[in-house]
Amino acid sequence: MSYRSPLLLSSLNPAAVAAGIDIPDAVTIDGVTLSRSDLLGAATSVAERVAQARRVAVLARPTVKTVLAVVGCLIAGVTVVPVPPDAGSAELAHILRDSGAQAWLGEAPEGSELPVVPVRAHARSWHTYAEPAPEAIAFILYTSGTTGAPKGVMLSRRAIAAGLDALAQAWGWTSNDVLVHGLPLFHVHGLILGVLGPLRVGSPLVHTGKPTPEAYAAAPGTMYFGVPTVWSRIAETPDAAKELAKARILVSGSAPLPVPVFERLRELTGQAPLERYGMSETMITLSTRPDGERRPGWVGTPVAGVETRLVDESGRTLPHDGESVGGLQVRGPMLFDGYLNKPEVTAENWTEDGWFKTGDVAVIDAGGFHRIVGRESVDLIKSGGYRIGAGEIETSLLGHPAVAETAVIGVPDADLGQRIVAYVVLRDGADDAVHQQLIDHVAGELSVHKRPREVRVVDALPRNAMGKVQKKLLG
Ligand code: MCA
Ligand code: AMP
Repeated sequence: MSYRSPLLLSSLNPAAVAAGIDIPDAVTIDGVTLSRSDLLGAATSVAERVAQARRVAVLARPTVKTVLAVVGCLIAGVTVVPVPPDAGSAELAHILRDSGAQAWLGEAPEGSELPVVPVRAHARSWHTYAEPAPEAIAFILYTSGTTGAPKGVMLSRRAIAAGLDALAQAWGWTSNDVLVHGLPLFHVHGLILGVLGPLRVGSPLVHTGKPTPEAYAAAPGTMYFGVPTVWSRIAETPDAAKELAKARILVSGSAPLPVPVFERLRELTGQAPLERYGMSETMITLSTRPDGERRPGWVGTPVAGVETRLVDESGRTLPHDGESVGGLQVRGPMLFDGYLNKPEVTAENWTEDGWFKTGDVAVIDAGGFHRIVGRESVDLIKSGGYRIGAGEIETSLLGHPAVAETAVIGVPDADLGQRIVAYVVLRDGADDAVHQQLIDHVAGELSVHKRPREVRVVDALPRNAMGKVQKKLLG
């Protein structure tokens, strides 16, 4: 299989392209198609323009230009900092400052002062570059913690190769597959699995622009990726769901797939979704298998090279008996190299004997099947598959002149999994329009997908004797 190639993007093999062996539809995004030769030629020309840089920011809209920017950097060995295209002022400033990105590659957001290196989709170069070292950091991906601004997860080329190979093996993913998805290109799911996966395995990618049920139904493929919100919308659109019956696998991840959605998809498509679990820090560590059991509510067994264990609050390991609930710890070759500029936070998240503390709470049965029960902290919210920290939203809201105090929680939501709700105590004189103003304030400072869906004005927040907000009493 192609995944043993020494190239990170095995399918973009210059020798195959020079020999005229093309993949005509290597990448299609929102109706624009690049062949393998287009992709290699245009991305190498990006590499030539960016090769002197160390680290660049890419405004990761779902376009072929974003793919060319990312692939160009991977060819040249330049670290990519993918930036959410809807990033607001505070989030953008933080990502640029913390990452030390030297330029924008491709489009720059309005008002940014960094230099811009253009991406030209029609330029071609056939220069060949030596493969960068496996330990080189390919990406710094920003992801939320319980408090503070998002942290930069450093992912090496070696980790990405190991993570993708483990998935290819677990899922029987080969160049005969066609992957379809419409996920954002600034996270592990849409970008690493969803773009680099096809380029490593050599399977064409169809990115639908937006992940609507209609767009998925219209795109013929063998593998479909979605977050649970995407699957639940498909399950509510039977005509679209039925179009997916011919797929080889329907893969769900990034958040818990509700059991009724699992069942409804099975009913409509004739096949049970394949669930897998991972994190930005670890890539995908657990999965069910195409030829194995798929149990609603469970995320399967470790992929190649991964070990897991459950640990209780006193640090004791717990039995794999299907009942004992503990903190999930993982180790394996696809784990990240630490949080950028945060060695102490990195250290806090690892045990002395080398296991990464996921922050998720799980059970493992005697057969090695895992069920994710929840998260250790109520302050990490998963909404639409996005990881969002309550702390970053609270900080943003406290910066609004109308807000005296606030507490942000995730409440169960049939569409989004969790919905962000902000409880606020207002300063005197706030008017009725304040709900929408606060939502827009967070959307404009952080990002649209981090905005509270609801603002609840209260006279006071419930606090304990120490003055700490009792979030469990909200919601
Ligand atoms: C509404 N809009 C606003 C505002 N209100 N814009 C500005 N200010 C406001 N106040 C507009 C937006 O511009 C947008 O418009 C529209 O509302 C919809 O936005 P939204 O409601 O956020 O979208 P949605 O339809 O609810 O999105 C659902 C979704 C999305 C498509 C499922 O949540 C999504 O793409 N999730 C994927 C997350 C993901 O990939 N996570 C992976 C993390 P318009 O639409 O016109 O632009 S990686 C990971 O977790 C690990 C590794 C793993 O396991 O995979
Ligand atoms: P992120 O940093 O966006 O990569 O989010 C990672 C988190 O998403 C994990 O720590 C889990 O809480 C959650 N997650 C990912 N996949 C699943 C899944 N299949 N089931 C339940 N939770 C998941």
